[in-house]
Amino acid sequence: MRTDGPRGAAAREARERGTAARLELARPGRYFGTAVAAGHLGEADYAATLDREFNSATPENEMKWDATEPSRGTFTFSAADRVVDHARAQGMDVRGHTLVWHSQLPSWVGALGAADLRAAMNDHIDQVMGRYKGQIHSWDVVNEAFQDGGSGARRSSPFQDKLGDGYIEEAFRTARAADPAAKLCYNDYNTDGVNAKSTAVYAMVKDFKARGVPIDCVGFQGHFNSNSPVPADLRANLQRFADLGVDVQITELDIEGSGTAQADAYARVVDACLAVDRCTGITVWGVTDKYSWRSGGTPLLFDGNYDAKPAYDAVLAALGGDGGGGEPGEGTATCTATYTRTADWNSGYNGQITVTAGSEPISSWAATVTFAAPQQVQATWNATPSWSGNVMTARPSWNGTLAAGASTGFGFTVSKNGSDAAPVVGGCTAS
Ligand code: 9MR
Repeated sequence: MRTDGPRGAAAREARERGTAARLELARPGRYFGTAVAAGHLGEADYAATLDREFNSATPENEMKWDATEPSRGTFTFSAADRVVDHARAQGMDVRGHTLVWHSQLPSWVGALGAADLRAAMNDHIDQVMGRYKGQIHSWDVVNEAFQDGGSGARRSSPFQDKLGDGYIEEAFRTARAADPAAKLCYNDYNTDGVNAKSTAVYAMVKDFKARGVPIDCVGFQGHFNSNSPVPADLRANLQRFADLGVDVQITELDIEGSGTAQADAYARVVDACLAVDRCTGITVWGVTDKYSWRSGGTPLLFDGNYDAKPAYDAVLAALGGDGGGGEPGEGTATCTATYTRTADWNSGYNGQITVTAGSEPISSWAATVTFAAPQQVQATWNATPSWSGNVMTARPSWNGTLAAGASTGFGFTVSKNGSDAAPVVGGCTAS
């Protein structure tokens, strides 16, 4: 375990209280979950980390078609049961993943003719959802049905090729009848920002809502790396879906990288979800880097020794600080941020933001600053910035503690690029 400064200590205390990275702490009713592999539940550190940190579990592979119905009409639920039983014993919710998907699909399914395939699809949904009826908060009914790239077309699969576009709504109607309590989601990747693929999904969801096809949520997988970074318009994209009248969820989050860059990227995703009222939860795609589907990219919150990474601390801070574990005065942590221009020249200026704690001591803070569009921030000091378009969220680089009424500051150098406008301080949040 890391032995770091007070901010790390707060995170560690939160972990030890068992009230750590839980979205519900920032907004009641939201979850923070992880993918779980049944095969690792017997590893003490794996189970301990899972149980301490997360309040929702998604079986990583155990509910997929190849696991649950390897041959027609023969259902095997033992591995999925292990995940569900473990999660429920810990009071976690369970996400169901996934019913109709072109991958991890046994070959017998692809060999069926259209009428048989339709019957098999509906039976599969009935049986798998029926097994866990009332125990699943959200189901990925259909997964990855759209092609990558700019075409906006549906992906070729046995379902698409033999049943046509209508298989998706048929799957949702069958799912609604099979477990009316479960939220029914469409789930996909490379749909996190506004792009041709997400716009094609958007059109489908809009059409479903207009025609009364039962859909409750859209899952955005959130697999990011340097080729596919967290999009600046993630929040805007989540919001446009939410505005259609569905919940949105980040369902398989992992971000390749390390250190501050990875931590900032995680914070941006959490911030985006928290900024959208209908973003009901985040699931990271695994507990520890060592068991990630892309372990070489170390994309998760805990390293191979189950030590929390900077990304973990960033998530915790973005969720609202030290976990909200009920200490005296907690919940009243406040701060203010004020701006002064400290230097000015033809092509640029230096700015300083003073952050002042309110009437309670604080353990961390975040201040947002919006810059006029042509301006460019060249450097920052005494804070760690993360960016969404021209909005900077600055967080303490290390120790964010301030006594009641005490101040700290951070600064930046800006290229004017023709605009002399002052940056606008959007607010300060403390924990
Ligand atoms: O993490 C899963 C990995 O263990 C499997 O081998 C792989 C097989 O396709 O599926 C991985 O999970 C995928 C998820 O089910 C759907 N979205 C993409 C995920 C990463 O490939």
